[in-house]
Amino acid sequence: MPLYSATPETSALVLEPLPVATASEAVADETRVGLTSTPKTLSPWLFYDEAGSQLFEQITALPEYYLTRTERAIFTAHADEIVRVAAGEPRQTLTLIEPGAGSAAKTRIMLEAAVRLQGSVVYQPVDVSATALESARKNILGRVPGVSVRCQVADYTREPLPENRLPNTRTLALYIGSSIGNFTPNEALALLQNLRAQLLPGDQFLLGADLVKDVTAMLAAYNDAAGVTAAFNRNVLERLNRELDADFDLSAFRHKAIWNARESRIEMHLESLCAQRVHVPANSAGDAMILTFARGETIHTENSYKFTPEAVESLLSDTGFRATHTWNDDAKLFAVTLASAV
Ligand code: AVJ
Repeated sequence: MPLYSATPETSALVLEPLPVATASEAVADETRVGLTSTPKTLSPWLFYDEAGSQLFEQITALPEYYLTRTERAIFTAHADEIVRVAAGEPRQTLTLIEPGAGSAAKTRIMLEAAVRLQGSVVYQPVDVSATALESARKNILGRVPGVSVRCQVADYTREPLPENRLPNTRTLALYIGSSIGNFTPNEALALLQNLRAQLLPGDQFLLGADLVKDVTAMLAAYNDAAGVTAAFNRNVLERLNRELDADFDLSAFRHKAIWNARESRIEMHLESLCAQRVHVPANSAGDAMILTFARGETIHTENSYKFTPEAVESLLSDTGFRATHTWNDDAKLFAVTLASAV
């Protein structure tokens, strides 16, 4: 018998939007710290304002950006098997938790498979962005019968995940979309350790990671012919102009993507095309700043780590998990790995 009735009315929705002041203060803080360090950096979370989130959606449909469609194809082909293996023998009822859920577009495939297996499923998306949770809820509720959604606004990199486990259920935590690729190896370890600390032995973890491959293919995914990734990268400067009243001249910076073989990552940068100064007026984070850029100097805006199958396995075993199954596409572009909390 299903533990939850699956009507939308039963879905508790906890939405506590961050106070506006806090959100813009975070942008001001990040800008101050990142642009006064050497080399200059900006954190990738800054990409995802309204415009940036739309650009990212466009990226996921680009011919060169193989990640999203490949992971989706793996889910479509294997979701039933994934949830069956995750539920174990004898079968336990799965609750799906997703830190950093975003819009939950691909999660839907897993939820549908969970409903096929067990009749209904509880889905707990966790995200810092109330707006993202709102779209996760909209994407799932009403469209996927049998799912009840319980949203939680939290910074999953720091705060614990919701703890309201039902008896005789097993958690399946999802961390998909190669989100793990944005973290340095040490940050990734800390992140998965934090996640593991909130699970019980036998709980399951599904990790989606982009694999190391032909450098040309990886570079093309971050430097598409239509220039959408360039627009996505430069949007971060537009955002600082919009939100902090900075005066970045967009035509004086170019998008640059490089493969850093030693670190096994694609890096995105914004390269200053000339010697120039940029002003950021006084704001909540402090006094006015005058930033100087040498010609050719870059702002490092993103790392996107690429994994070998061995690197995925050791990341998991170093954080209290044991990888039990891996699903790939035929070309081995992407890996979806199921691990058991030990
Ligand atoms: C959302 C972090 C998986 O690294 O591929 C896409 C973001 N950056 N194009 C990635 C991104 C440039 C994406 N992740």
